[in-house]
Amino acid sequence: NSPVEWWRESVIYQVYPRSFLDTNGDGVGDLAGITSKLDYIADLGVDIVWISPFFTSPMRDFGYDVSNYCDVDPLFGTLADFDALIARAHQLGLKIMIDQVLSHSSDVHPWFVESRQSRTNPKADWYVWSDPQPDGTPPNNWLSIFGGSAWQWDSRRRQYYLHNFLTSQPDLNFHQPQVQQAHLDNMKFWLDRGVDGFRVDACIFHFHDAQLRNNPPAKKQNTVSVAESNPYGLQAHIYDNTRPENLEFFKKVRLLLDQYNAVSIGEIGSDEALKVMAEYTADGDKLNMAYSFNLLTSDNSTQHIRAEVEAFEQLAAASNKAGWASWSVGNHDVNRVMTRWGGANATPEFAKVLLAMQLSLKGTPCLYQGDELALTEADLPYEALQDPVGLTFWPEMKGRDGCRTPIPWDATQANAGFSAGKPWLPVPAEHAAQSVAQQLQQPESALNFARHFIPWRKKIAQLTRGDIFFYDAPDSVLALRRDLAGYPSVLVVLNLSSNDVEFDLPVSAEYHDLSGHGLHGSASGGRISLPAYGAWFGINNS
Ligand code: TEU
Ligand code: CA
Repeated sequence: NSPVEWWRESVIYQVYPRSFLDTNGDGVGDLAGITSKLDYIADLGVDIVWISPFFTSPMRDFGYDVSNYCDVDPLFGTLADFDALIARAHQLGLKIMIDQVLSHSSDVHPWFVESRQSRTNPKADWYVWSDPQPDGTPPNNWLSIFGGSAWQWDSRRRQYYLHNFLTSQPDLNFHQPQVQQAHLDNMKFWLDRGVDGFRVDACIFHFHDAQLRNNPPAKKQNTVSVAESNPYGLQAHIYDNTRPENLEFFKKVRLLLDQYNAVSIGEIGSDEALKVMAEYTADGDKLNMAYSFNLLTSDNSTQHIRAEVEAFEQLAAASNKAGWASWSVGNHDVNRVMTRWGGANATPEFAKVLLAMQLSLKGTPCLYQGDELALTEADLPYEALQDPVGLTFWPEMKGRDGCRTPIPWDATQANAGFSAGKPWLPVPAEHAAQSVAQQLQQPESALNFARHFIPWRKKIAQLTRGDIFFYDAPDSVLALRRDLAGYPSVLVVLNLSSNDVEFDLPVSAEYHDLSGHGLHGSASGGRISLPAYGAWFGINNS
């Protein structure tokens, strides 16, 4: 009986550094800001802090375009600042997970600058280059997620290069073993500095079909394109991503990580995400965890949540027991869940039940900064937009700025305490009213609930480690049981709507109120009563 791996029992909290806390008044959050707020994060009771990219970058995609994998961008600080951050985090018992954007680099990365010089230089095949078709058009029909062809003409080399995202994010050629090795060396650099894990960006895009075959049309329009009007959704992406060679690369990553007791979580933006998640986390020798966009971009539907979790568990069981999901409902790429799922009238009570939901599913929850404050999606005018995706698809898709606005720390200070200068994105007036300082004063606030609930859940082994089983329940309700050998079963009933609900569950009177979580609801025998956004937790002590 091997001990449970620590990461399966952990809660991840994502920090988007630009918007966390600015300490030097330039309007952009920085590493020193994160360090100064690590106590705040530790007080939430989370275990792992995932920090979005802070590496040297021209910031065309706000850091997801790296020009030096082993240094800190001056905007965010220095390597010494990062060392201080790690040291403080470890003092507080927090693990630090950093982003690894391996699939592509920035076009100003020295690798790409060299690669584009000629067809014969030492890094000539470090990126994906191809001649045009005889009529001058791109080599095949692959498309960029961020719009247009995935191929960009380079007049210097007189060839096209591949980019799955922005034209300034050329795709690295993982078929070249030196590219893989360079990444592994850079990962080792950070592991030696003390990081505890990596979030692997857009990792299904590492490999492409070496023959550059055309993608076939999709059987039905898929949901992975950022906007409905983006023809990306009309193709089945079988040749431009998720190639089998990726599994071998992840095995190399795992061998390295295991030496440091460090872990990985992969971002799976695929139409067959659950299948890929199960495959990439199977056998305990590739990724540790993986997440999809399936709950990040969907509407509020308990049926959908249930279907996702059940389908993943089935797929993981079919491969083996090691497969492990991470469930998230918010991150820096999607509309804030309060608005997306709660609509205009959702109250902070909704944030509470959502947190309870995330922490009741089987898998490692990943929380996004500000969701603990019940922040809503910011409705920014076109003039305030920064995200290239919003600027491309406006107004159909307003981009990702609305979830990236600064954290409101204290409503009594300028810019709600985020920055003494002009913030890179405005602090919405309605967010200032939900500042950290203010919520700490309110016993019933969403923040105080999070600070209470996350540590509470951690003590209940069934909720961190148990198997999951769903009951049929009314539409807005999620009813599930967590079973762990040697422990009494725990029943969780969550109302994700603003209506009261009352219904019968086919469970007997042996379930008793499991108190201490801070949500409202009651049960008598199998009769469950939940107010708006209420929840009931029961335990079978018979
Ligand atoms: O996202 C990859 C990805 O799949 C997203 O493009 C996603 O489809 C979209 O944002 C949904 O709205 C990662 C990063 O999380 C994102 O911030 C980067 O822009 C992207 O990679 C390129 O590095
Ligand atoms: Ca700053």
